[in-house]
Amino acid sequence: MLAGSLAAVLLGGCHERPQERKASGSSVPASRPPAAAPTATETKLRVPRIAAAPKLDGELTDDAWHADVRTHAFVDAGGQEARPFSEAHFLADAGTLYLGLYAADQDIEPSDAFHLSIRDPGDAAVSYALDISATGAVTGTRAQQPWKSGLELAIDRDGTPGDARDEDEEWVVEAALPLAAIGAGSANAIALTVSRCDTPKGGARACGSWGAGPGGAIAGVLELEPKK
Ligand SMILES: [Ca+2]
Ligand SMILES: [Ca+2]
Repeated sequence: MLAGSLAAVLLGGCHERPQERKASGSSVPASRPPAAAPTATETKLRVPRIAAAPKLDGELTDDAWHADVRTHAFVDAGGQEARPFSEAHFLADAGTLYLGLYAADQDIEPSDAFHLSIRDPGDAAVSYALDISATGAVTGTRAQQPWKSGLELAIDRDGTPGDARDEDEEWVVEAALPLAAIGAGSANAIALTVSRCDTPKGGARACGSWGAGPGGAIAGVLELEPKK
């Protein structure tokens, strides 16, 4: 690990790193101080349609990701920025929703996961749940029944899952979800919540989310740009 990266982890906590890594792939200037980073208060996001799919390698550096829309920092139940830092990025093409899920994490455990709740755009009575773990395990349900989502993904990790002796840093999921799998093949909006819980070393388990309504209701909306 580079000395600079280590210093960022030690001195700035888990929060500085995302700004550094996103600098090449976003409109957020690298010089923006982490303290000024907005939080996930906007629960409606307009998702760009891209022409060329990103390569799924866990690195959100593809040209396609330059067009992404992001949640900004997940928030806790009180609406404050959740620690450790989490953020989700979205893109779409004609048939796929692309997800970039960033997790700052000083102690990566195999059970660490992002959780997505998605409402079927064509049938509000049907919802999907997806768990994507730090080791790439994916479990899905549709209407509480086991479901194969067709999700493809790659994960990039800086750290060693399941070994608390060292200091981990982060893990990133780059995933492609077929829109048809969630009934959204011709939809122009998707209701969705994404969340993540984590237990820092020596700390208490804490959760953050984007698009979570009262009582766990799905309150986030992804508005998909018209197909090109
Ligand atoms: Ca990539
Ligand atoms: Ca963890």
